[in-house]
Order: sequence, then C-alpha cells, then structure tokens
Amino acid sequence: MTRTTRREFLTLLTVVPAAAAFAKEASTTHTVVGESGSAIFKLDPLPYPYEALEPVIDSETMRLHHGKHHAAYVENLNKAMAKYPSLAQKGLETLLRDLSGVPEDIRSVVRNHGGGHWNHSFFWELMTPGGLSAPTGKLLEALQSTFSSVDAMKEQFQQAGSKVFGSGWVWLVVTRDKKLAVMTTPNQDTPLAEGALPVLGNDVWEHAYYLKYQNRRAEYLKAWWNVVNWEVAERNYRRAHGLSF
Ligand code: MN3
Repeated sequence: MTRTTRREFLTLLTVVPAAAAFAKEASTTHTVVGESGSAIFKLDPLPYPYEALEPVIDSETMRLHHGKHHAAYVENLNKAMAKYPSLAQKGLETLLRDLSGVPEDIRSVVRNHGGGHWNHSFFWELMTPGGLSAPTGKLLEALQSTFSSVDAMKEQFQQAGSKVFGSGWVWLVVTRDKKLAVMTTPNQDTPLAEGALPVLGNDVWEHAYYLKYQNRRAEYLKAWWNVVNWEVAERNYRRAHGLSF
C-alpha cells in the first residue's frame, strides 16, 4: 500500500460513524453458524448510536456493554445451541420459561447466556435518547392503583435495584396472576423463569454503570429514568395482558 492510499484508507476509517462500524463488526463476528448454515441467535445492532444515551449512559459503557458483554452472551449461547439445532426453533423465550426442558449439559449456558441475550435485547429496546413521554393509559392506571403513584413505583424500583447483592437485574413485571410488581433476579436470570413478563428492567451489573458512576449505583438507577421509553413499557404491559394495540 502506497503512502497516499494508506492515508486515504485511514481517512476512510475515521469518517465511518464509530457506532455503526462497531455495531456492524459486533453483529457479524459474534454469531455461530448452525448445521443448517444459518446463524442461530444474532446480536442486533442497537436501535440508536452508542453515544445516544449520553449523559445518562456514556458511549464507552454502551460500546463495551453491547459490543463485548452482550456479544459474548450471544456467542456462548450459539456455541451451546449448535449441539441441539432443533431446540433453537422453540424460541429463546420458550426455553427460558421452562429451563427444565433444556438438556442438562447446556442448561446453565442457556440460563446464563441465553438469559443474558434476552435480558439485554429487552433492555436496549426499552431505552431511547432523552426518554420518551411518561406512562399513560392502562399502564398509568395500574401503576397508580398498585403503587399509589408513578414516583412511588420508581422509588421502590430504585430501592430494590440498590439492594441487589452482586450482579443482577431489577424489574417491573406483570406476574403470573396479572399483577404489577417490582422484582429482582440474580445474574442473568429472567422474570420469564418465574412466569412473569417484564414491563421495565434495568441492568445493575457493575459493567452497566461503573465507568461513569463507579460505586454510585443508586445515582445510576435514578438517572436511568431519563432514557426510558415509556411507549415501549406500555407496549410490554399490554402484551403481558394479551391486549391488542
Ligand atoms: Mn449487562
């Protein structure tokens, strides 16, 4: 490569939007091809650039969180699933709802890495730059009747998230008996395994916030509301109740 072409090449590299380039790399290099020749589970690009949630969540955290942590869950899940190609056709949610139906030799991988894939896919969709509106409609009514107010639910959610010991998640879910409740799960366990469907979920693993907030998890939990997409939360709520749009 001549000096000129190399310079041109480097220039090209710098003008490619970093987020797009990274997402493309992540989505194409962290999948495993199954026996049928198609990738089993894929890491989708984020629905917004890595820097879009600044200043609540910094771009470096998003880059590592999506491009490394989430990518690794997908990669490890696919390695395990490659042994049982027909199992993937059941869908990840079905497998996570009833882990006893997963062969024992890959059950913990599906629980941890499949759970990690599902939880993070849910999490990315739930956020949007600058947040979006506030709870309305049936979700608002349910929040008020269950917690007395939206703020009271937020307070309970933040408290529960602060108290997760080690790594895990805090959720607002619709329980098996169709009630709203705040719950937490350790590691990458999902509410699905408890028969619950999440409306909101926040990742309280240190990798989700430590670069910016260090040990101040409570501060992260409070700031996080500023990037929540309440339209997605309401869609999740309606879906959990089997309501049409
Ligand atoms: Mn995470």
